[in-house]
This record gives sequence, C-alpha cells and structure tokens, in this order.
Amino acid sequence: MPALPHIASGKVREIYEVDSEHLLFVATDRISAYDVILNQLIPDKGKVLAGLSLHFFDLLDTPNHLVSTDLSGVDGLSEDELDDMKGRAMVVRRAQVIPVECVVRGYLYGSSWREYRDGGGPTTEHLPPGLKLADRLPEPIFTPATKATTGHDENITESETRNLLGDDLYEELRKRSVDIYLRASEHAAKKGVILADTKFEFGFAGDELLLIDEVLTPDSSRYWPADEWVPGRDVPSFDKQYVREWLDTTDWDHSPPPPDLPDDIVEGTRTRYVEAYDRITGASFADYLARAG
Ligand code: Q0Z
Repeated sequence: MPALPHIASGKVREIYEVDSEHLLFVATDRISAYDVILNQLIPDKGKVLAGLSLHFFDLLDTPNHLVSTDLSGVDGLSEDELDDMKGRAMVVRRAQVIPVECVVRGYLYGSSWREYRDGGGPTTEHLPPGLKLADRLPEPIFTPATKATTGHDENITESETRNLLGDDLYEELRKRSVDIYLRASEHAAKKGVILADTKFEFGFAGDELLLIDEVLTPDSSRYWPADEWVPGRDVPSFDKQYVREWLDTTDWDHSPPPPDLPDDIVEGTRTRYVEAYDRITGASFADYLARAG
C-alpha cells in the first residue's frame, strides 16, 4: 500500500488522496464472481480496465475526471509502487460524488429482467409488455440506482430520483448518460460487441459536472459477444463467463470463501480480458502495456 492517505476501497479498485483537489484512482487485479472477491489475482486485469476507461474518455470527449496517467508528479510513491501502478492508475479531479448510479440499459437483463418478470419495478416503468429475457429495448432506458451501504445497488423510480436530485440535474444526468451509452454502444457494435447495459457515476468539481470513476469497463458494463446473443436465453458475459463456468464445476455455494482458481483458469481468464480490450478498443493490449512502460 502506498504511503498516500487512503480514501476508499472498492471490491477491485482503490482510491488515494494526492492533494485537496486530486485523487489517485487505481484498478487492481482483483476479480469478483458471484459478488465474492476470488483468492487469485488476474494478472493485468486492472490494466485492461484502466486502458478501457482511458479509451472511452478519449473517444467520448465528454467532461470527465481524468487529469493524467503520468504519476511522476505524485509525491510519496516508491519506485516499486510507481512500477506496480503503471498502466493501472490515473490522477483524477476530486469531485463531489452525486449519490446516484446512472445506469443505462439497451437490453432487458439482470435486475431489470427480474423486476419485469415478477410484475414490474422501478426499472420497468417505461417498458412495453411482452418482452423476453435479453430482448433489445425499443430505446435505451435510464434506470438509476442508489448505492446501498451493504450489498447490492437498489433500483429507484424516476420520481424518487427526481426528488433526490431535482428535475434539472435529473434531466442533465439522464441526457448525458443515454447519450454516452448510445455512442459507446454504436462503437462496440462495429466490433461485434453488444453493450447491454452500463453504469456511470458523475460528480461536481466546482460547477462542472464530470463523468467520474471507471467508464465502460467490463466491471461497470455488460458486454456480450454479438454472435452469442439469443433473445429468451441467458447470454454469456465477455469477461467473466470463463471463470464462472469453472466455478460452476465445483460445489461452491457462492458464499465466502470461494475455491482457489487453478493456474490455467487464471491464465484463461486473463486471456479473455485481453481479448475484450483488443476487441472493444480495436487496438492491441500489448501496445498499451508497451506504452504504459
Ligand atoms: C469514486 C469508488 C473506488 C471505492 C469516490 N473523481 C472522484 N472524486 C471524488 N470521489 C470519487 C471520484 Cl472517482 C469516488 N468512488 C467510488 C471507487 C473504490 C469507491 F475505486 N468513491
């Protein structure tokens, strides 16, 4: 752990303080499956996720928290820490986090499918009847959620969200989130990848509304290989299906502790992440690593 003040720990990310206006945002190689952090690291997974966020910050050109990937100006990191963080860390603008997860869905899956199937819920307010699991929606929907302090995000209705944010901020977040989803999903579609849904976070730095956190990574998004999408059926996720399928061969009940991953499953999972980077960005992860040093 670096000697910087630690601000927050996520399942697979860490945040440190650089100064009053800047944070160091670090993607680790930790992986979770079935909501449990596994015992093994996936080499380079954090760099794949950081590389994808950087790809989309660049592509989207929407106001965001990225300041720099150059860590040489960050005091208090040892040579070893600088080396470990290459390619996985960014200096970002510290923002006042808006306490709503801005989820956009283009397909009916996950918690939204379960609400729909079970008679409706916050995410299904604006959906027509007759949809099947994994159907493409008539248009993308904005389905905000709140960060529950324990466990899962909780989907909230449009009126609950408007009451939390006010109508003006609600409209601005909805418009920006759906716009980013549409542009990213068109980009992914050209590579044979479906962006089924994704989750954004925003924050204010002064009066500027910034896209913060990780963006359009496999951890914040549901990416499907387009040729494996069949409406009415479960769709395998790009990144985690491989490790989930191995976990399913064990008798693990999804409560901690999880079983140890064999080396070949770790390696196969790494390969899936690298393939996701190459396919979604149209660039080469080997080049990204070489550039990151
Ligand atoms: C994001 C999170 C993580 C745990 C705080 N630019 C920003 N300014 C202020 N706060 C944040 C950001 Cl990104 C911020 N999170 C979510 C991320 C570990 C929690 F890496 N928390």
